[in-house]
Amino acid sequence: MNYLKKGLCALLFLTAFSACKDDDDAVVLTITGVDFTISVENDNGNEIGVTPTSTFTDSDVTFSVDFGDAAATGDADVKASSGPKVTYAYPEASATYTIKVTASATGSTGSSKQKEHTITFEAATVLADFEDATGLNLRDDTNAGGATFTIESVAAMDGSTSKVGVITNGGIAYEAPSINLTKHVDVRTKSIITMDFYQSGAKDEDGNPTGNVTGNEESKKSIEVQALSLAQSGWQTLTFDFGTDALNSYPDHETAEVVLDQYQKIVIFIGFGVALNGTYWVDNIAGGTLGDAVPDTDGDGVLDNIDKCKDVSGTEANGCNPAVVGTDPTDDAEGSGNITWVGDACGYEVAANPSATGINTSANSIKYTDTGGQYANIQFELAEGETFDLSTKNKFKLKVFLS
Ligand SMILES: [Ca+2]
Ligand SMILES: [Ca+2]
Ligand SMILES: [Ca+2]
Repeated sequence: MNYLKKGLCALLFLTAFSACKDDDDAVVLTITGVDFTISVENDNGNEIGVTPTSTFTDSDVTFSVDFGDAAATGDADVKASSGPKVTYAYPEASATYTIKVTASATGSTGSSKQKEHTITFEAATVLADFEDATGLNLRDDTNAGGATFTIESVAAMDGSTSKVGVITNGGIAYEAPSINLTKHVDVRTKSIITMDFYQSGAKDEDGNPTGNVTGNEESKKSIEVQALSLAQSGWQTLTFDFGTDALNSYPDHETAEVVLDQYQKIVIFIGFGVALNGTYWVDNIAGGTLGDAVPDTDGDGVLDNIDKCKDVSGTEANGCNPAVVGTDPTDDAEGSGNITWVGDACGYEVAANPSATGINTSANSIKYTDTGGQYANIQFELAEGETFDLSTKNKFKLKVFLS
């Protein structure tokens, strides 16, 4: 009997050495096949993900991932995982680290594996640090009763005195202050934009900044990402990952695939769809890359992203011509009217009358082309300080031709 037992042990020797040390020892298996994959998690190259694996199936394995950062405080660079990816942000510099994954399981001998990983750090493209207002072309939203957008010096996130953007919401649902760089913001290859954000107290759960980059070109759909402000006060860095989280902006939200592209405008909504009065500070907006120069389609010296009449060569700072002076507004499309039209999400041009018979035999007309905007319109404003007085004259009329 004893002989038979030893014979069996010799047979097992090939596969489980530890089971053969003594006839009466418990079987202790060593965890097999420990390995891990390394992924780069941010556009700067310094945030790394590790996904540990093993081929051991005798019991549940857990992992300890030591990212090997000598500069870390205590075990801040050691993360536990039951299998899913864990991430760690190394210092913002190029360096090589040894990453070690140790596997353990109840009743089994642990096992580990290590690999070298070289961080190639690339600093993010600074889009707006507010130190120099030139080229930022900040635009408020006060025309619509919304936010102001100014610059002031305060104690920034790192404690130094820094110029930062100051957004003061006026109390409407979609306040859209914007930054209009002279080059496109390109999120095709690097698609993460971060922003330092300061709020002075708790807000309701809808008080989330939304970063929106817009095309301002009919061929491009605007896209947006919403980020939660987790700290209730003080500076924090918000991350807008357009590569994984972007949605098309209204009205294309769910009707079209998101296509990352180059954009002319960065719009910052603080409280999206909710009125969120208050003052907020933003700084160090960085990420993506800078793309093509923003064009000046009508050649009036005002770039398309800040030209309120981007197809009309205007003489005013906003790219338009002077507004109508307080006379009765008229326009016969023959050059003798006094209205400066502004197209909003539609095509507008003076074109030959398509049917110069019947009620309208004049040579020209205003050709309005709806390009798909739900509230597309053409509009005009009166001169500064003028108002429409509808108390005695209160009818507008126009001739319309449909083809
Ligand atoms: Ca700054
Ligand atoms: Ca222009
Ligand atoms: Ca213009």
